[in-house]
Amino acid sequence: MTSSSRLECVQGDIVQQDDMDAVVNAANAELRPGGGVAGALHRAAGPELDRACRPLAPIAPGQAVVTDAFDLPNQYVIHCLGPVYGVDSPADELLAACYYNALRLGEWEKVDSIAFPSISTGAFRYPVTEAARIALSTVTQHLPDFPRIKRVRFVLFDAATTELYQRTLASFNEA
Ligand code: AR6
Repeated sequence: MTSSSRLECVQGDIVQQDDMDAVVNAANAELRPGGGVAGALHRAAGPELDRACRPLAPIAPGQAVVTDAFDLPNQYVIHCLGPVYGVDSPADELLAACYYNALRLGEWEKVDSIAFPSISTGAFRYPVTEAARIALSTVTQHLPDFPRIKRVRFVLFDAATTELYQRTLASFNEA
């Protein structure tokens, strides 16, 4: 099975990925609810998620930790801290580390499927064209190392970001 046959980019909401074993949180260092993806996941998971996160915090940029998903329709939440663009450096390596470490944790937990949001491209202001290239190249490059993970889905919130991710993925497949 090739990396590209295991990878898709769709428009949607990260809290509604009923058919995925794990969802990834674009977390803050303290693993608190916050806004964006983190706020949505904590609201949908319920207060137990916040309680489960506390002993694991703080985390560093590029790091990933895993908890149960509580009231979400998934088994696990993998929390990643992306780089704040212009503050944490090297930003590209830290962003790539998020995706790599999330896949590594997923493989360790024996998950079959993982859904990612576009880490760092909201409140953390990472330019989305560059972030999409890093996200998709990291996952494409490393999926062969993680054979248990059969499906990876990027869940993008708006149509423009979805098209950008789809175009970026297609450009890799043409190369
Ligand atoms: N489903 C999918 N994508 C979403 C959703 C959703 N429900 N909500 C937002 N996005 P962000 P970051 C998109 O800000 O940049 C939080 O306050 C959004 O449009 O969630 O890593 C945390 O507490 C954007 O494209 O994550 C942290 O402090 C992308 O997801 C901080 O933001 C990421 O946006 C993390 O910032």
